[in-house]
Amino acid sequence: MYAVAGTLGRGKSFVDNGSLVAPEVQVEGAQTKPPFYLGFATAAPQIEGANATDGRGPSIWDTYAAIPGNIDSGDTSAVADDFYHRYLNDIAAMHLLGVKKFRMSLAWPRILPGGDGQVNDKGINFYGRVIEALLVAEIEPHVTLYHWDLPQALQDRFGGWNSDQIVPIFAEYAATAFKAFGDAVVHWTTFNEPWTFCFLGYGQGSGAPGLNDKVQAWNCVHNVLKAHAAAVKQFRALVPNGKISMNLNCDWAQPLTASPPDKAAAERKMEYMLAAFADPIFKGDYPASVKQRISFLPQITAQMAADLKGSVDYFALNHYTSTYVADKEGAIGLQGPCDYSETQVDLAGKLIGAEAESDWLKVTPWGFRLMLNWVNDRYQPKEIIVTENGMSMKGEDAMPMPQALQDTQRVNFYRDYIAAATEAVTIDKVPMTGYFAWSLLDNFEWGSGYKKRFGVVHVDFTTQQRYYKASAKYLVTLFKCTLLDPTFTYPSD
Ligand code: PNW
Repeated sequence: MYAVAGTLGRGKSFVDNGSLVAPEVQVEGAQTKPPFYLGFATAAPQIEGANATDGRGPSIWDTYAAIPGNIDSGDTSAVADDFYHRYLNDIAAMHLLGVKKFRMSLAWPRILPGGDGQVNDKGINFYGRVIEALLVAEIEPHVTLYHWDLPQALQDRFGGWNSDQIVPIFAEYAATAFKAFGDAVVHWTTFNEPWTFCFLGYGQGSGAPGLNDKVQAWNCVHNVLKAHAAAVKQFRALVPNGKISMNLNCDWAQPLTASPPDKAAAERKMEYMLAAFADPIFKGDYPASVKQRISFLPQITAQMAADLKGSVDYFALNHYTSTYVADKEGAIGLQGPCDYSETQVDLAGKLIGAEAESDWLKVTPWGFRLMLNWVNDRYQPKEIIVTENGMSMKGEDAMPMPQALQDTQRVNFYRDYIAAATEAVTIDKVPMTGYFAWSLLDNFEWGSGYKKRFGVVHVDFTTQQRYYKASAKYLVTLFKCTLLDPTFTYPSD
């Protein structure tokens, strides 16, 4: 048994409330310090708010969120966690927790409000202040250039990621960021989850820009790869000592049965979701399974393959869940004719893992170990950093505060996923070096608005007060972070 209570005080604001008691987080196993470091991940459009402040231009997510029906409860990211004004408190909170790594993204429309052309000094200045505060707090920033907030002007001008006109424009934005912050930031990524924004945003319409066109979705894939290569060319010249990658997300695909067709179908699903991006980068071409089925897939030229070669210094993996996959001739999936089908239940009708609040997320820690091994076997990367892993706890938003803060389901999620990754490292020798929990704060969860909470810190969106959940304490205790003050409270203004 492992009790967090007593080691970490819950903080004055909880005690004063009277109805709240210190958390007793009881978990089995995973007691030793994991063989990789801990960080917390966030993204600009999900935490910053201040969408019209200091010259920020509109993004495609602002436009998408303004259309009734697109976001649950009609939520928007206009305020979010107000990180734009509260970043010092949130950085101080991480400092108190002893956290040493923080993943953040830069908002392109804050830096170049129209997408290209005139740089907004106030945007540069904001990220300069955030990065400086992190360094003063002894927290290493890991910076993502693009977490889905395309300047609306570029969508309007030429269709955003559907057009290769985006390539030099993205490289120009990237160079602006590298010049401004390349001396302070070592770890960078160009794109967060291109699978998600290409296929859900351009291919299905459940994210910005809300299009339903699979040709555009694959054009997006192709243009993202080109833009990545162009940005990395700038990076090598401007940040010679930096490390860069692309955050790729993948669910583990478990064959529904042991039959060879189901096994092959599960492999195809991994190729569609992950290898469609990672194969061009590591092997210079799209997977054969994708090329055979997507008739309109643009070709990777020899020049493009050469540009992509060596364009990532570490493998950045976002992973949350697993699904069962079965062979199905002629099935039409999100990405086109995939000839596989996915289900969350096995043949007996049993769920692959416990439910979270997000319907796509089932708790399947064993899939994480298999996922890490799949990446390692196929690409043999020098280093893997898991740049997102976390969960929305079932029913959390409707819970009374004490219960929501005692987020046992999330604590157990982290315990079990971290244990699975630890096995991948120690037993399977997967070179995973870092682990970022998604997320520091409850935040704007895209189409789900604010009701699906992924934070280890609870945010009261009416008052902007923050409260540590048991999971925050569990993680920093497990990783033996150096707490500056064991009786810490959340820093306030
Ligand atoms: C990732 N799905 O998104 C993103 O990188 C984060 O911004 C996000 O908040 C986090 O995971 C939690 O959702 C995903 O539907 C969004 O499969 C949707 C899916 C997967 C990942």
